[in-house]
Amino acid sequence: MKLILKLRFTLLAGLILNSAGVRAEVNVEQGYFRASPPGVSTAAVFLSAHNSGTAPISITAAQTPAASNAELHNHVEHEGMLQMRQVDAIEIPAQGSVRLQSGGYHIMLIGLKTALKEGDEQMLMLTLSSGEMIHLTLPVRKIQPTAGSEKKHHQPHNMPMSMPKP
Ligand SMILES: [Cu+2]
Repeated sequence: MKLILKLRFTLLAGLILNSAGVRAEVNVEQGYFRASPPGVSTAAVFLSAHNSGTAPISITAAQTPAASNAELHNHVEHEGMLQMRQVDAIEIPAQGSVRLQSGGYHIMLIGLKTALKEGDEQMLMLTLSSGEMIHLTLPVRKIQPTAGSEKKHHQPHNMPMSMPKP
């Protein structure tokens, strides 16, 4: 009995320490929901996440009231085609950033409950491996068209997913 109590106390202390310790370490910038026309049931969220801490932190889940499901996805090249794959986590390297963008990591919204209209705002919650949650209110934007489809075809997947700031 004593042992169980002690264990529980240790666990609790650990959790408190964690959530207090990492609070300011992850910053999300340039986040937006991609606009989605009426009748379409899926959409994507893109953003840039920076980790100022000395240990990697992962995004482990996402949620939004705008859709019944939000999955973490990546694009991988398979037989010359870009395919989407669900991933368990998206890592933000220590003192580095990860960019969720078209052709790479993204948050996939499945079962949209509402059309995502440009100019609207939507809420997004991210769960981190540290246990912390980040609550965001993000604009809905049309995706920036890249110059020419040829360029788009060759551009994204040779670029590193995360780049340290110079
Ligand atoms: Cu996807």
